[in-house]
Amino acid sequence: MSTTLISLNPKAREFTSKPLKMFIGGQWVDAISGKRTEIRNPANGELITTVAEGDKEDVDLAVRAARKAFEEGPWPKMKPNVRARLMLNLADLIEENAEELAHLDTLDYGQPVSLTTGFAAAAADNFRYYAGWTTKITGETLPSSTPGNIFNYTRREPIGVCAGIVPWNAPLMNAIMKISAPLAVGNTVIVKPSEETPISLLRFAELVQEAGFPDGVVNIVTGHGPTVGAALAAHHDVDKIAFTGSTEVGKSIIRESAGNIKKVTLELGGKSAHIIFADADYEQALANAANSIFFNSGQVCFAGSRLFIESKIYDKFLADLADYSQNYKVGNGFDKETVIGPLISAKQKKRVLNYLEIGRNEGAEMLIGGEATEAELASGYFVKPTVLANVHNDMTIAREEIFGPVVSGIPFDDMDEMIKLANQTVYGLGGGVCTTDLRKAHKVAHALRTGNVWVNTYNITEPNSPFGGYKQSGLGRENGAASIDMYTEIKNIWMNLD
Ligand code: TXE
Repeated sequence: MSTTLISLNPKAREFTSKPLKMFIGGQWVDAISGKRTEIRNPANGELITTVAEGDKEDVDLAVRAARKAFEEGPWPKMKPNVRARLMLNLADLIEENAEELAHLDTLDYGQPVSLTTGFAAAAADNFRYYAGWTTKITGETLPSSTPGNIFNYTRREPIGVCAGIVPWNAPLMNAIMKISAPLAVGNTVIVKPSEETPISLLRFAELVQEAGFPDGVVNIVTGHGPTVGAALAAHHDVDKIAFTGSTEVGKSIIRESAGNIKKVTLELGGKSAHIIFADADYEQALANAANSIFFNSGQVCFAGSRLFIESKIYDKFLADLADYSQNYKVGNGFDKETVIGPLISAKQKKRVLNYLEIGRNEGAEMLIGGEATEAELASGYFVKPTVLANVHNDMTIAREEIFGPVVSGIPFDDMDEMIKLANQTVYGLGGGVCTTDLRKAHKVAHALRTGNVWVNTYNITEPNSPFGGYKQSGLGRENGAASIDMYTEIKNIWMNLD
């Protein structure tokens, strides 16, 4: 293993040297039950710290605090420019503490420091973008055909108490997307991080306090999905829930939230098609194909996991992709050379390796990859970049989300036939096209039934651009103006001026 290890940020070391509490109503509290969860480093299995393990009763406390802050607190009534200033303070604090936040995420979910540093910077950007929205929430004046002098207008109002449930595959960034937009329009929030990766969000909550937010506006309840997550989804005093995670749990969120007809936003799984035409810029297409599946060790909902390659370059392209990715360093995220960090857990590693077994039984050929068995990696949850050939779109490995560094190469000859196959999936989150022919690029980009398409690039998301899925990949959008819609109610007011 390389010896170019980045040393752990001293503040990150200090933060994780103590047992961590939850953040409810502006207070740091233990779980009512007193229970704690161990948080381990997926690169080596070492204990990082323990975190309070909340339950339904802790959710009740957080909902009460968030409701009070919404009904009685200044937050929804605060002047928009004052809300903006607090959000900008918070963005500055995220930036000032970016290295610490990035290191906490690398400790907790294993990915390279270069990547988690990018996410911390993106988190600050996201807050700045939504701070700008606070002063730009508008209604409409509408004409009226009713006799008399009728003034007809709309207002956008906050929904109320908004809960967010987030996964482990980009812990800080996933959570920020469920905090910044709702705050901008005057909601109060409760977030449940993944039980695997709560640490950076708890440090973020300290920054929320330091920035000067009123108590109860932001609450963090740590704990498991079936307890804390399910309690938030079912709670009758939570007005809105936003969830990122598996499609299966997404369906249960819809069922649970039906009790009080919560507003629901879901960002779920994917099986994105990345299409490589023979006329593409070859080197750029290789780099895109690798980046689209191996970024974050493939633990990305829009990963380009089905690689459709035009038949005449299929064999060469897959062989070159295997060569290209073979050089990626697999290892600890604190090693400067690392590109592929560990998967989040033993459960996820087992799941990914099981798919490789299924693929082999269905006739796929593994060109490179599989379990990382080198002595240094044996104590972590590592899977090497894996390239599979001879895959058909109806195989299990091409239909189900693997959520690891595994790409399946599928050959195609006819563009229309390929588009049909690309859309033959229950998912609809992302898609990519590599070609130098603009007409083909537009045609395919329009034909893909997905919320996001990248042409001659991949993986770009920005705070101002809507992100989300068609079909079973989700409900609603995050980021951009679309997220403002998701966190406001529209009220129509009719006024007789006579
Ligand atoms: O996800 P879960 P898991 C997909 C990916 C992955 C698979 C399983 O395919 O292999 O899901 O991962 C909380 N009520 N994605 O099991 O269980 C849980 O505590 C309320 C795609 O980790 O969906 C965590 O905070 N909440 C994905 C969050 O849901 C519940 C990201 C996600 O966990 C709950 C992650 C319940 N009943 C996995 N059960 C993406 N879209 O990016 C669990 N949770």
